[in-house]
Amino acid sequence: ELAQVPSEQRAAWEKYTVPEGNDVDSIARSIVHHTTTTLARTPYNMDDFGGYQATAHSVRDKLIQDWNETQQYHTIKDPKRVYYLSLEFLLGRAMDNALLARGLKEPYTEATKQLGFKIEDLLEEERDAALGNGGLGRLAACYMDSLATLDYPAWGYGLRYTYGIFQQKIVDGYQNEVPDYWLTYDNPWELPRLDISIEVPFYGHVSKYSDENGRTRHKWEAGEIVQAVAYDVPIPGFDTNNTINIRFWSSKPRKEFDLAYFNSGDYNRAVEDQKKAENITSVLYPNDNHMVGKELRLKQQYFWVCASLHDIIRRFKKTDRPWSEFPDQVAIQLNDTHPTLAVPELMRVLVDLEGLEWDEAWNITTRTFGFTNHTVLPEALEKWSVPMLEHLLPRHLQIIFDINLFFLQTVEKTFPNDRDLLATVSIIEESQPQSVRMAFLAVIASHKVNGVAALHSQIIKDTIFAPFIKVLGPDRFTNKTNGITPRRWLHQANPDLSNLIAKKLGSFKFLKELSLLDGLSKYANDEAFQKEWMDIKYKNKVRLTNLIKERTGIEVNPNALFDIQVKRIHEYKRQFMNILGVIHRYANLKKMNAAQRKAVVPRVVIFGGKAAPGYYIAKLVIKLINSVGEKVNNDKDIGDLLKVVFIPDYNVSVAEVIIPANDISQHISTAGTEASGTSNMKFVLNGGLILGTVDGANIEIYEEIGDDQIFLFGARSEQVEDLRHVQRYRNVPMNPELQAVIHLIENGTFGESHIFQPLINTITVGKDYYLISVDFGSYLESNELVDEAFKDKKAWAQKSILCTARMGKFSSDRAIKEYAEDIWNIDPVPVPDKK
Ligand code: OX2
Repeated sequence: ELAQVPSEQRAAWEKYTVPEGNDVDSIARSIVHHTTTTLARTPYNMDDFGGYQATAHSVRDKLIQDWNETQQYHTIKDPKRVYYLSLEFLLGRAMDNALLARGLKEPYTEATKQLGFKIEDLLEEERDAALGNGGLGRLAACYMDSLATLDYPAWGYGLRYTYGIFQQKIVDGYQNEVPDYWLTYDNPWELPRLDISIEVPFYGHVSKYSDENGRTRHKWEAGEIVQAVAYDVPIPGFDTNNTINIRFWSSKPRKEFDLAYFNSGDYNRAVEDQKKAENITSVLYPNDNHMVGKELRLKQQYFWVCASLHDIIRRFKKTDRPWSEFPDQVAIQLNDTHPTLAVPELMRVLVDLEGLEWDEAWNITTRTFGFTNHTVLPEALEKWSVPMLEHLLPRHLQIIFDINLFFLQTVEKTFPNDRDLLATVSIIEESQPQSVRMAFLAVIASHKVNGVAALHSQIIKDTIFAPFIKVLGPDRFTNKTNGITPRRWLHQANPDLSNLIAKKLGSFKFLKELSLLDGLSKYANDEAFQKEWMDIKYKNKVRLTNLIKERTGIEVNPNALFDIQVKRIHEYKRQFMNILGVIHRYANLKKMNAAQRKAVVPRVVIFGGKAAPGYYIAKLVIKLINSVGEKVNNDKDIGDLLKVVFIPDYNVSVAEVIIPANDISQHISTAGTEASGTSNMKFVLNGGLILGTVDGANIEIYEEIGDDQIFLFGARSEQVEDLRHVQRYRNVPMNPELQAVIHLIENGTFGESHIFQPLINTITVGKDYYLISVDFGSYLESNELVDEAFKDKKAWAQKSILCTARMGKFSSDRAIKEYAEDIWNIDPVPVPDKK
């Protein structure tokens, strides 16, 4: 470790390297120290925010030490590493996670108590790191947690957006967006590495020249260069020393001013250019499952990919290995197509800069990359306009055309004269203007392509990538069903339940080996255990009740059935169908007499989620939910029998309160549209049942937990195409119950009806792309089954326990092991304990 230090000083370094203690005294001392030095505050005017900051810095110190040790150890061991490239990391809060990972929650609770704080209040002061939209970004965060916990040598690479996902305010029932300027105060969870910076070129032109061997080579002369500066975020593994890194790049102007402008006295222009550079990492694009073809987004992608790849290569080069060993040292996972420019960039480095032959470079490239597809929705598949690419990245466009040419030549050899096949598999779409199909490029350049749940992996083979099975063979395609980290989604979000489980199973081992939860099954029928279990559920529902009251003013009864749908608002996710079902329920209640109402199971229907700022229909769904809530919640006649709540600003930390309080959760996408879903796993892990369609990971959850624990309904994915056709061309009348519900909206029951007309138009006969009318009848029936089941308290408690007990498969640890073994070919490298 101290090899770099001259031997005379080594003793001094050793003498003064005093590890900080983890006892309450040492921790309190470090918090006070940070208060008076880092924060420059006096202990006498400390508020909770100051208390949080000082505590965070104390925790940060410990993480940095573990992080340093891990990185040093990995440098010495030099194993094959995996690099997870993701444009989104939805990390949420860091402090509680770090305390639990390091087993320091107790001493920190005590130390902060002695200093006059309550740790829960300090934890609440932390702002979410929200550099993602939804499932894709949160999956990346869960995967980093598992990589760290399982001791894998792994890094994440992302962008350090100045503005994360917007904050959602609800004004008059409508969504308003407020910018998420999350770095207002310092961020103790990142380590600025101002010494690590990489120059990223853009624009310009390509010239040719002959090298010393007479070979034609290409040289890209950039028109603009931007600096990428690294900010490192340590990710602690749970109950291990391993602390991995996510490197987030921030764009900065180059250190030198553009001398041309400066010398010509155009100072303003020179400053203007500097500001433009900072724009690149300014804001996260707020669209989930939707592509927007803006140049700035393309610039983000290249900026990030270029900096990351050069960083990876620099690390590889330290060991003087030949290029042929690059894929033995480096695995790069493309999280969706967002980082696919890494493919032509690696080719450019190998061929243009390093002088390798094309074929050898291509061999290295394909052995390095793996590609995960997360969606089949056409509007989400990335296609970049050829002229835009040519302008921004002229050399990359040439390389993409060459990759395509060589690929099509091999296809032509195996399937001579099949021109249709060539057109269907071409990376270039012959549109006006031409465009580059990024998913095709990623498929061709990766040795493995995976979907994120069994059904989804089958669907991509049958639809969007079907021709590639024929051309590349079936072995390239595989499934890796998503998973979630039980550390955050059980232990941290639901500490009481985690403690009860540990008491019953004898240890917390299940947090690292989730299938051990199965040991709970034998107590599912045990009445005393059921009581303890359901008492915790009740407590969690009270906690959510308080949050609802705080955020919306609505009072709900924690004894009611809590029915939750929280996720990004999207037509394919069908929150619209849910609220239409609520209206149906409301109308039914209104018709009932007192005796009938006695038999009704009171229900609180809870929604949450953001709509993309430009997604008009999704925003109308939010308005409708709030309008229905306004009417129903204020109807004295209905009382507690039905409440409708929209929780504003759904994010990771709010999810941690919402999910443990669920009785059932809804995952009701049109079959074949939700690739996996991951919140479904979190809800069930916390002892909730599912009301859902036969889609995504719902299917595998059903296979694990059994049909007594899940209410599945609706059309199957194989039927969807036909059903759409029938809906469109055969004038099928709308489901009559749905018709009645639409009438209520149209006659003004929930306020001015004209507002909702565009929304209603999406499901009128001949359209209804997401088949709400088709599924509505079975949806209502399933809802009734839910009510019936909830009446039997004992049976429900048993189901709830079995749900948790049978969720072992859905740990992100299982998923990450599969990736490591089948795709990355990497082994764990545990960092030894300190002497
Ligand atoms: C989401 C998918 O919609 C969701 O089904 C999946 O669970 C999640 O990714 C993680 O795999 N953007 N977000 C997604 O796909 C894309 C594209």
